[in-house]
Amino acid sequence: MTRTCSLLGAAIDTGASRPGCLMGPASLRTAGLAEAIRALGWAVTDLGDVTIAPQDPLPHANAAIHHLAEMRAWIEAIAPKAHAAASAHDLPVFMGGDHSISAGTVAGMARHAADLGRPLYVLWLDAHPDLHSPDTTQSGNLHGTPVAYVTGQPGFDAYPPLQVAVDPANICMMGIRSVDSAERDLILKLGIDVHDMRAIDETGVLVPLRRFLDRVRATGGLLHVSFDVDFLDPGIAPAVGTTVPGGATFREAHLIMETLCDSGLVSSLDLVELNPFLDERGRTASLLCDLTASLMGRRVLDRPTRSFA
Ligand code: 6HN
Ligand code: MN
Ligand code: MN
Ligand code: MN
Repeated sequence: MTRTCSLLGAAIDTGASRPGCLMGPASLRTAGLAEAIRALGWAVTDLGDVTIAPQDPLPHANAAIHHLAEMRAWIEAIAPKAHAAASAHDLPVFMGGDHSISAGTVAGMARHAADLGRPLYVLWLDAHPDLHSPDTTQSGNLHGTPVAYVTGQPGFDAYPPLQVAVDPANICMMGIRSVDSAERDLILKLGIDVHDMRAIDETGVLVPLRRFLDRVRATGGLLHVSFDVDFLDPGIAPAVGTTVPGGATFREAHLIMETLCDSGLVSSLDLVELNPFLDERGRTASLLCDLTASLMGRRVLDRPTRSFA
């Protein structure tokens, strides 16, 4: 049977300090994301972009915070659309937008998983753990908060009430190499499975990834993959406002996507933080399309046996 994929854009850049991520969905469409997925035999439906109305400012005790009202409105708009997309299609792809979209996409996927009576797992591919609350963020950039929000941490009174929380034990982070002190404390407190770049240097990406996928499979879970462009090394992916040196290589990133494909477990994908204003002749957008194609079945040669046991 033909597998179905939907594309849903959220042109947000109010969660970041540098403008430009709002062009992300347009850049991914221009780079041929739908065509690349269709070429692999999927039926692709482009659901267009989520929008919000103009917002009045919402004050907060933490004066560094900006665009709090927009954040709340985006989550309210995105979460039901993500839930509906997941109910209607085998694999929705959520195109950001900065990483604040994931507060909505993951909340929507958690509801969808709960509908099915299955646990939701999240693979967070990022230089950052995005574990701030509005109380702890020092930059005031709310794209640094989605993981704390979706796991039901305190301090989110100004965000929409969370209907279904993600169990922190079901989150695996890879590529992490920039962590603020409040985030460090929370990683320890919640016991999140974090594979920082040193761990990846030591073990490669496959050891922790296969261990995580085994858990997802054994418990009948759904798997949401959240792909922040800054997971990648800035040398291959310059189109991001929060570059951190020492990121994942081209082959590490493809091997993750290929292994995810082999697992057959992925139920949704975020492509976030692409800032086309900072790109070089579309190379980062094209790389994201190629990585998505690897996740959805593109391979150099057919393999005699599945590499994933
Ligand atoms: N992202 N921890 C930093 C901050 O400003 O709170 C960086 C956040 C980056 C956000 O990766 O989506
Ligand atoms: Mn992020
Ligand atoms: Mn549902
Ligand atoms: Mn990041």
